[in-house]
Amino acid sequence: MNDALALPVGTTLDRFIKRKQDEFSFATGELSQLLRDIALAAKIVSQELTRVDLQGSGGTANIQGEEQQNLDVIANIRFIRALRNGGEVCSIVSEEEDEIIHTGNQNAKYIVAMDPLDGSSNIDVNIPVGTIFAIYRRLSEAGSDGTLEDCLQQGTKQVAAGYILYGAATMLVYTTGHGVNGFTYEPTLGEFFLSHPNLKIPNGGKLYSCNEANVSNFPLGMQNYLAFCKEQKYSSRYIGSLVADFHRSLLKGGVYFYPGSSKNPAGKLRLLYECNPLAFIAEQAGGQATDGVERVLDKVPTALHERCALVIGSSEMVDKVRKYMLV
Ligand code: P6P
Repeated sequence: MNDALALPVGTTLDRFIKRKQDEFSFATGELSQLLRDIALAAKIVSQELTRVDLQGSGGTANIQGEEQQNLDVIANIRFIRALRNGGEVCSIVSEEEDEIIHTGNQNAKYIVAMDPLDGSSNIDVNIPVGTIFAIYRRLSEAGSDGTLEDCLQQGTKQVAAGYILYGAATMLVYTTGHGVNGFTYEPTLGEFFLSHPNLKIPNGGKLYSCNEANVSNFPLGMQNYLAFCKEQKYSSRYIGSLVADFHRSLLKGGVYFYPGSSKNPAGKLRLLYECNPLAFIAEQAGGQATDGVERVLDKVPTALHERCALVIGSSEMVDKVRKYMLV
């Protein structure tokens, strides 16, 4: 048989998840199923993002007071439904929901915190958007709904974390604490294929990513670091979509920062379902994530939707920011 005519199609996400599960004798398959449930919702959302008839907003606002795009609401429903029907998650924290969503799977052992569609104000202008998720093991006994304590765990307790980037290609990037792997979706086959194995953030970089319109409200240390970037002739890259801006830093090196300001002392981004999952990925890829000084993953959450300043990306660049912040 002429094998050269039948090139391997690559490793599907399902096969990768199964292989990783087999490496852990104690694995029961529940986390594997949870990851598949997330991938299913991602495939559906990826297709619905191409539908112009679903764009626009319904005039409602989320707890943050931000206008909800139709696709914010749809993506939220898709991920909640996939996690509920998959049976592995007892409770969900979502940016689009004021309170904890209980799935009814009271014997399930996992909690998910998610931003179903981050950067959605960019949808109508065809700029990439993303889903971000964090997975925790419940602390409470099985047999009842998840508790607030289950949902307010430190980022270091994450069992897995990841994001889906709906860009020119749809990519799923995740970690279970043993490195970071990226999968690219092939819609004609309906499969995610391993395309970026064992991702590592370059230690240094020459790209910085922030909303410079806010610089006058930045802490002085951040203003001084921004001036340093310009002195070094770094390039600025900012598209106002966290997942896309982070993904570029992950692949090319660089630093993204959304600091606290006089307007928003704790910054804009949310700890549970934006900062913590991306921080887990950044560290697993050899990078860092801080609030400017302190490690994001060490923070103890006190509220479902609490905000956190974020500096994330190449380790040497995050260290440099810390030096400027501590002067
Ligand atoms: P600003 C999108 O709303 C988001 O949460 C992130 O995706 C993005 O990086 C940031 O806010 C953009 O905020 O204030 O620069 O428009």
